[in-house]
Amino acid sequence: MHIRLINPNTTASMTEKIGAAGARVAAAGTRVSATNPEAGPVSIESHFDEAISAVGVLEEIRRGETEGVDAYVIACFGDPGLLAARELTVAPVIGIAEAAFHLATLISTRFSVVTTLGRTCIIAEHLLQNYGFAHHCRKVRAAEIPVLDLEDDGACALDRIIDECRRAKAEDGIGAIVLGCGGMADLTDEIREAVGLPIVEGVTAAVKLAESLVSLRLGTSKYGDLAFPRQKPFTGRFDYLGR
Ligand code: 2AL
Repeated sequence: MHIRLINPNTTASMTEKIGAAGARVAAAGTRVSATNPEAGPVSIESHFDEAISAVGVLEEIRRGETEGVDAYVIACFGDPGLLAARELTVAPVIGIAEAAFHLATLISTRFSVVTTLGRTCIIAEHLLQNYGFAHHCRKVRAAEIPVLDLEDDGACALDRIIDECRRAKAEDGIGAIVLGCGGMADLTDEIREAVGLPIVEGVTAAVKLAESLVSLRLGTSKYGDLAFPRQKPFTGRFDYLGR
């Protein structure tokens, strides 16, 4: 089984970290590979970043389709391009936010999300509403760290995330915390130990869900709205998408 983790931003060190986190939890016999788009934002922390990154995600799905990938994970917490990605393949495509929300509801009745910058909270809130999880989430919190600070050992990112998780535990009436960024994939154990709550991390959650779906021979439905897009010409620099 080959699971492809797509980091939607173009920071190679984060892609490597995401790949390593996925490989750590994968079953023996599962191959985990990690890629990122060739072009796009180095981090995703706005609606604009998200919109641009979605094109890169879709290009990575097209590439994966020529490489025998069995399931894809979109490893950014906004799940950019998720439904469009599903249109391009029969393989399962799982976003890390949806994966984390699903697993959090299986181990707690209420959870909070701890994400990066305050301005990205609305992205997680929209997803919670769209996916039907809003009722399970008490609060989306921000540690106020830019995504790329997670790549910088000197930036105290871990301490700030732990502080925010402790506040969530003390104030939100929750049973679990969801980490709100793919760049936090290597911090789960330390945060769990420091905070004393189950910590659901999306990259690892998505890998295990992808393995489950592939094992159960459940792929993306091609009946209805997730059918392959109608073939049509694309103009200008997107003309390759119509071929
Ligand atoms: C993210 C993420 O997971 N990757 C990225 O570049 N931005 N999410 C976030 N909330 O900042």
